[in-house]
Amino acid sequence: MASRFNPSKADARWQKVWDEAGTFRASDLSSRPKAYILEMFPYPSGRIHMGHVRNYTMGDVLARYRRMTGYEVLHPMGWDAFGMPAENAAMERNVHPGEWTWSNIATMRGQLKRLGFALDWSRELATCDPDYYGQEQALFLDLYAAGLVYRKQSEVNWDPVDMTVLANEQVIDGRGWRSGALVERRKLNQWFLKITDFAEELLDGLDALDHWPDKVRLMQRNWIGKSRGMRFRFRLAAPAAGHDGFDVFTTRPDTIFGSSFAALSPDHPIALALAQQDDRIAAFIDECKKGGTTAAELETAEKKGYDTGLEVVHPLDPEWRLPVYIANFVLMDYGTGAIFGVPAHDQRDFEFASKYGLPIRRVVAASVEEAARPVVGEAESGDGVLVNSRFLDGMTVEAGKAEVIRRAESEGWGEGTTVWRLRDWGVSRQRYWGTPIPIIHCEQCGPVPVPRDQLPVKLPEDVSFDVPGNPLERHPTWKKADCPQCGGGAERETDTLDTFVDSSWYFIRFASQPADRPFDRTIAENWLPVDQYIGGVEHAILHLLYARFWTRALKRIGRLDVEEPFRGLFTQGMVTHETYRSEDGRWLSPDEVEVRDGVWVEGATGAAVETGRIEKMSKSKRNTVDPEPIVDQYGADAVRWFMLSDSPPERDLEWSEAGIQGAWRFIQRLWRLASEAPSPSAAPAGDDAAALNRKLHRTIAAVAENIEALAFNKAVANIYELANAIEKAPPSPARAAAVATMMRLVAPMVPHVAEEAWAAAGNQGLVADAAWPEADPALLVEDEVTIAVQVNGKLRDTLVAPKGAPREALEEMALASEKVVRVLEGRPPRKVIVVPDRLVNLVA
Ligand code: ANZ
Ligand code: ZN
Repeated sequence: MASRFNPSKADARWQKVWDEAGTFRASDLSSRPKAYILEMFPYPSGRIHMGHVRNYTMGDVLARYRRMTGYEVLHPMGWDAFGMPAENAAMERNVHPGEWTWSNIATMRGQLKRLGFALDWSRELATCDPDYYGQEQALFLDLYAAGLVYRKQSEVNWDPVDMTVLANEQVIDGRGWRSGALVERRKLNQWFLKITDFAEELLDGLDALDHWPDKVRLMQRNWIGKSRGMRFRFRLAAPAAGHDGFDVFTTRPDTIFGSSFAALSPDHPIALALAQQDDRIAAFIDECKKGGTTAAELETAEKKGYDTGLEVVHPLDPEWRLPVYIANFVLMDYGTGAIFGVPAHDQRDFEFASKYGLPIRRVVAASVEEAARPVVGEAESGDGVLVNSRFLDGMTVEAGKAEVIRRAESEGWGEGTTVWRLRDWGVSRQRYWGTPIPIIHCEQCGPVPVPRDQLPVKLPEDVSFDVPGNPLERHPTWKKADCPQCGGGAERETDTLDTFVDSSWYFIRFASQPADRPFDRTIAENWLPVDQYIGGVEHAILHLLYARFWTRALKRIGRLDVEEPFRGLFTQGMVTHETYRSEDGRWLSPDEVEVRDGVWVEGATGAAVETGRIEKMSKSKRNTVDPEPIVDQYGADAVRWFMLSDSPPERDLEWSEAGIQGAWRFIQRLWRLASEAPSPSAAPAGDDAAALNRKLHRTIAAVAENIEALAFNKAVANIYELANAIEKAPPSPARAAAVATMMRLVAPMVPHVAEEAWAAAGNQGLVADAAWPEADPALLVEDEVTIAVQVNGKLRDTLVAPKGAPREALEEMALASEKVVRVLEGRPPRKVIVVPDRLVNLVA
């Protein structure tokens, strides 16, 4: 046997063997128990990064382990291939988005294959493939037929110079990313999915997802945002513009005596009616339309208002009048599009009141004694007791809410309501590189679904990106279509679907991908739900919520009897690296710096370098490490081992040269152990052999338990301990057996060296197909226990004693302890308390 494990030969050899044997192909027909292991599929941005490597290594360990424990495992891979970066590349480099995407896929597929992942490549899919998006169009039409899709006017970011709609991420500080022009808000007809119809079940369903991180469930809960609130009517002191009042919505009816103004959305019917009569109001409303549409942008934008001169009557005091403003931070599509402002306890209202000199009246305080303390600096949104609030004084916030709602309902001016933060899902994108929405617009018939036999509606290939805007819209012929209903001339929808739609059902298509329909129901139901889903926490809200919605929607329309798509969820930490900066502030990549005489310098110039914080690998900080050269140098197993070893998988992992070298050394150590010739003079099994055997069986159990709990770093630590124990043991059959078994234990993590060792030991077949070793339960029982020895209740020593040792023996051992002898100064104890297997307390 070779004295060194040579990954540059072995890796490719075993990868080929697995590939040709179809080792990791999942059989739909297998009678074994099924396990569906899935990592979030990558966006084909160009190259695999360390985050991918870490993510896919974790899933791979689990997938390989499940196979060894008798499961039929589905572990597929594909590409989330639509999206903006491809269009940006098209604009910048004059390549077609498809060409760019497919070539990235080819590169990244090759890179993934070199890591030896146990993937069923026969199920590979790319969302930009008409075979995929055509089936997505079919599903979209199913939802449309079921009334779960509709069209309505909604705001988009409009770049007035490039004359194009911008995605939220293309709006930077309120300006278009290319033109730099101030972005405006415009209304367009857009397509929506009725996710709000599912709000209650998406919320309730979270309770059953007990294999999800609590923090993710909480984030989803907050996003769905069910809250109890109240609606009530403000009466105008004098009717205006044909209105005698308006409804407001609040989640804080308890603060009603802290109100100092009312405000209408710039799109509110009263505001629009006033604009008809007053040019200044019309101009103010136009002004409000500037700026992007993201929540963050709306939240941080300067609060602006226009005093209409109207007044409303306080519902609990007919003498009390509040001024009515039109305010840019009040949204028309939330609640009623009108509010009452409580500056002391709402930050937006605080900023608004500070600007317009409105009263800031405290109505919630930590205690009644604090009632007179002014609210300064910022709003206080915390809990407390109600003050300065007449009949509510002294009540808790909750009691105050209930009381105001009770009064409003009994007096007939308002009512308690349930409100949801969740909005319907706007899926229209005015972009080329996405799934065309399969609708034809006819002047006579309105929007008409594309007939099924005309799917897929394919993207045209001959498009140009030399001018901004949507190439589908300006394509000379693509848009033209005959109306499927009346046969008249009509136009195709030119919006494409949000790429989150593509990732909302890919896990179903992985389970079953017939050519003529989205999936085979029976086969898909057999595999689903995904048993373990692994990915980044950045997808904790939208992607997971949309996938949950899509699955429930398919269930509701009778297409698939699965409620929740992902039974288990794991969100892994990031891969980080130190950052480096030159003296003049340039970020330097790890390749450009080195240590000379104990200090960091720029390799090329020798100039001093400042080492910065350890941060997530990112292009902007230039602290990325490309996995491919690392695989070239150290082999796939070392990279995989390092990815698993250093940190708990939910935490960040700091990439370091020392770490990968340590991993590489361990792979070599494993190989050395495996290469040792079995000892010629098989020594009789003695105490050492028995001890090693016990260690082995405990390791089998511990590694299994830790892999199942996704505690990969602990499994790695178990293996290190075993390797140490083996190295210490003298040559014996027990030692040889321990080495052989260890190769099966490491096979899920470092499969190439494990295969090599397995074959070298003369085993039949592949270690990937071998059964996970069984731990002998008799050897798992602890046979030694640690006994605490106390003198007068104070811990003085600990002893190791055989489990179940008699009381007298423990007492005797305790009295023999040097530390105890010292404390007792030779006197015998007055009393001895023994708790078997636990403790001896000597009372002096
Ligand atoms: C009075 C009040 C007092 C409020 C207070 C908050 C704090 P969430 O919790 O996000 O649902 N609001 C209502 N409709 C709005 C709209 N269309 N645009 C902007 N803001 C609106 O927010 C509910 C709160 O946001 C409501 O409760 C209302 O202000 C405001 F100490 O009413 B509140
Ligand atoms: Zn028609």
